[in-house]
Amino acid sequence: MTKQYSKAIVISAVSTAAAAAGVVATQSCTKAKAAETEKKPFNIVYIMTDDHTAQMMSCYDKRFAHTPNLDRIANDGVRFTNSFVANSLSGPSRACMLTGKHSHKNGFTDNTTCVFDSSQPTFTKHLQNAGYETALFGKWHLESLPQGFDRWEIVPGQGDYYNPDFIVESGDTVQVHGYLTDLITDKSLNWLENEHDKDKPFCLLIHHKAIHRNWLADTAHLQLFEDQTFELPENFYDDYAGRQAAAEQEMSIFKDMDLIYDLKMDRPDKDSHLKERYHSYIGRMDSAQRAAWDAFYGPMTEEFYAANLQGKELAEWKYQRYMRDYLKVVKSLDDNVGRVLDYLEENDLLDNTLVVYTSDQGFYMGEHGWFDKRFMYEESFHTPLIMHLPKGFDRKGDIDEMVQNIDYGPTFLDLAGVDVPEDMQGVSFLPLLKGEHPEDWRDALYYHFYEYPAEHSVKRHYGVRDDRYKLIHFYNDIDKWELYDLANDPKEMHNIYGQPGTDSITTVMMAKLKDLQEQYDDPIRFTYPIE
Ligand code: SGN
Ligand code: CA
Repeated sequence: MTKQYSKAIVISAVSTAAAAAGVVATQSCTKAKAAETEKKPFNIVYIMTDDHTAQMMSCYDKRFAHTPNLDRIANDGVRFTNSFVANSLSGPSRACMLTGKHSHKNGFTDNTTCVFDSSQPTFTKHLQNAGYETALFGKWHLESLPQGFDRWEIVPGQGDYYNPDFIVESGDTVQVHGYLTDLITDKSLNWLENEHDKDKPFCLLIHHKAIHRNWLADTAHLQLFEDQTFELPENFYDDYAGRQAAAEQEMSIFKDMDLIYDLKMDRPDKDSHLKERYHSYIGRMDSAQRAAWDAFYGPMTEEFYAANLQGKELAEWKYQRYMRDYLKVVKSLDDNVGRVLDYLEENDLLDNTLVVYTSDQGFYMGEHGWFDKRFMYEESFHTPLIMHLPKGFDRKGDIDEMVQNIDYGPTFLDLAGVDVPEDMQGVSFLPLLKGEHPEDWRDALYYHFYEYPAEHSVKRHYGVRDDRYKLIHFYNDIDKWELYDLANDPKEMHNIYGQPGTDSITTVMMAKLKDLQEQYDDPIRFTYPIE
């Protein structure tokens, strides 16, 4: 893939940031023409959640969730069906999308050992230079403080759902009463309404903690989904045959999901290594919030321990509770996305604004028996991506080309008429938003996950995926290759690496992997061809 699509693309009646910065019509222009020339550059509202997976958005999957506001975005805009991350974890994803570079280039490879060098170039800094006003509210999760924003307020680390702390620009920490998803939206809308310089185009990042573990719902939504029983994924009882890394993870709903911390079955006579942490979270609630919480989970806890479930019954009970709590947290998120859309609509901003909704990665909702993410397998390699497009972009419905979160920065810059820096590794997908199907669009994606040894014990791996096959190499304290035929095995249950008849496809995929490692200049290498 060449960089040719990262050049600025101008569509009719659309001016660039330079126009807004003061390029005015000549005296001889008619008034109408002058108005057209001075049309403001596009605004960007970039909403990102944490661990919200496409299976739990009704615009992607109708089985479980009802997300009418997210569906509003998808229904009148576009839905990407092949949207992926570069490294399926929060901090790394955020660093990839800010810099447009893979993890080995932006330096933030994992959540546990890295501090983001905020002085490096990011798309928001480039937008600022082009005259945009930029703001960020919510989760940052990059350890250092943000740079490249005219205004920001972030939660420390993962943030708290209830009565959370915010770090403000002075560096002070301020506790705010309320539910985090509402508060991040309040702050974002307040900035748009009262603080933002309305003469400037804006780029607003609304970055939620929701739907991150441990799924503490707003007390207003506790009763929801309690009468629903959700179908089990067909591979819930995966035996991981032929997949050593999958067998050795610690993200199993049955084995690793904590009854107290994750599923709120808290009682004085019960203990777990995460009990204290659970208490610190619910300890933030005020008395009314806590009373509602205890009234809801208390009786259920008694019933649960009295039933003394074991084996499959316990596994499936855990799955149902997980699904319900997760969906309650989604409900707040969807309502708050609706508030943002309403604001943009009521203030006549929608026609001139790109609204992006995505997540820092996908998530397992019981597939392979798991929660969490990290693996290059489909559910966590994918991330949802839907967009409301500004007027003038006629594209509607599904976009099937493969895109990755390193492409967001280049796309936003392209939309703003700003040249995409050569060292950004992502590619602008603005042509796709215009309805084009560039013939030399990328045909394979690169992935590299580093956080091991660490929580959930997902081994280090890198790999390549094209529209049919996926090749993964698990390394570090293991040396295992996996190959999947996604057409015949979309759930990735059968590792066909080394099987008779797979030599030629392995050779092709190895070559693609090698090319991508060279193209992206990832210092890691493997021997090719391998024995
Ligand atoms: C926390 C969670 C993990 C999760 C990581 C990374 N544990 O450490 O379950 O995988 O975040 O998530 S918890 O006990 O603190 O809830 S990420 O999305 O932020 O990368
Ligand atoms: Ca995440």
